[in-house]
Amino acid sequence: MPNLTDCRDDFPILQRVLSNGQKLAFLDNAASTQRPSSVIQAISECYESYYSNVHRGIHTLSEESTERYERSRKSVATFINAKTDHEIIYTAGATAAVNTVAGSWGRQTIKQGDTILLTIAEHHANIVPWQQLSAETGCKLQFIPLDSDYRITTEAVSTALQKYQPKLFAFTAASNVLGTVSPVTDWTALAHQQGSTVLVDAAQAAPHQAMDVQAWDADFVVFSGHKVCGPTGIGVLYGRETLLESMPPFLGGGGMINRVTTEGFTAAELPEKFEAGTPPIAEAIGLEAAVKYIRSIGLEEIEQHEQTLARHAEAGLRQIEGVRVVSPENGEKSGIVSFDLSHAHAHDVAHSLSGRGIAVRAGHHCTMPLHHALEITATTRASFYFYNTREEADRLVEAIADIQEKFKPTGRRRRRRRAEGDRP
Ligand code: 7TS
Repeated sequence: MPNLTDCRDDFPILQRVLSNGQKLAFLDNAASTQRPSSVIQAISECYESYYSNVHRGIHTLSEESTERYERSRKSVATFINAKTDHEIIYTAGATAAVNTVAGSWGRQTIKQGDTILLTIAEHHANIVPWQQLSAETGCKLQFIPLDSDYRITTEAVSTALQKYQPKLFAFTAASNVLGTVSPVTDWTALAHQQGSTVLVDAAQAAPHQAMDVQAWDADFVVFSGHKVCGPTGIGVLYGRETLLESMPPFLGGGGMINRVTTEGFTAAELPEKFEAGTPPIAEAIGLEAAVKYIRSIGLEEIEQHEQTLARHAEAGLRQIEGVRVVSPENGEKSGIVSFDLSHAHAHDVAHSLSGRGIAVRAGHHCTMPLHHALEITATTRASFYFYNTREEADRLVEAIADIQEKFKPTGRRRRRRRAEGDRP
């Protein structure tokens, strides 16, 4: 295992001692990661020395900002191995990117009676925009269920594709709850054989695994900057060039036009066609610094390190009586471990962990249909990144063992619960 401990010094926030005197163990990386100094500096440098609006002014600052904004796009294209930087559209985040596909490609292509195929493990960002499109067009949504081992199997994908013949198959490359990783290339190939267009939600994949959109052969791929050590307010929509060319603009306004008259407009070329209004300029510059930083650490090292930590924590959690880990026991997985305690609600668990300096997330993690299928209202989720340590994983397991013990019903509490009809 590579020694990634030194990189902690690059993250000012990780040095923080909390107001209760506890050392911070940040295990909420699936919600958002932290930023290294190089990203913070790139953003400050932009505002301090060359910030201006892009693509518009004929003056030095605007030229410099434009040059850096477009350089960022090139770096991101290289990061995910896109064929050309015109295939990289900057949006406000993964959510905005899915909405762009639904609002542009979806409205143009999807008709009443068509089917959009999803998995039950999707984040709301990859469900609700399709439900909105369904309300508008009359198309149907179908969900591929989990098997008894918390997996979406390739067999289930293949069966659903044949059964529903969907216009679109949209799925997550890595679950934000189950810690499962999808075989993207295989599923994309199966969908294409069936004539379906493919959207890959890579929000939980981009931070953790080397991405190659050409090898995946996906039509659309989305992810967010803030989950790859970059700024909030920026995300990426990758689209196959021919497909993006054929799609109408989604948002209208400045920057996305070629010509406007009182009668109408003509759209700009890619990628501006999909970037109406002032884009996230400093955010794009911060994102470039983030992908540069991540590549300097190495995505293989990142993947290996966080998997080692997560499997270590998972093994410890599985030893504790009454802890249910909502994840397959074996197979390829990510740095996410979600679990449920028999004696304590997830919010109480997260609150108790916070008192010990450990930051996790509790709730449905924007996957209500998944939690409904699991028959749990809420889970506690620890999500590791490359800057986490084995000591932090151990702290988590020890704390959970302690919390499970502390919340154990006492004789009096048990009697009261029985009297109340054993309500949780
Ligand atoms: N897709 C997946 C798989 C996600 O995990 C998230 C955010 C999104 C899409 C949306 O990303 P956004 O940047 O546009 O919000 N996931 C989470 C989470 O698990 N906890 O907080 C945010």
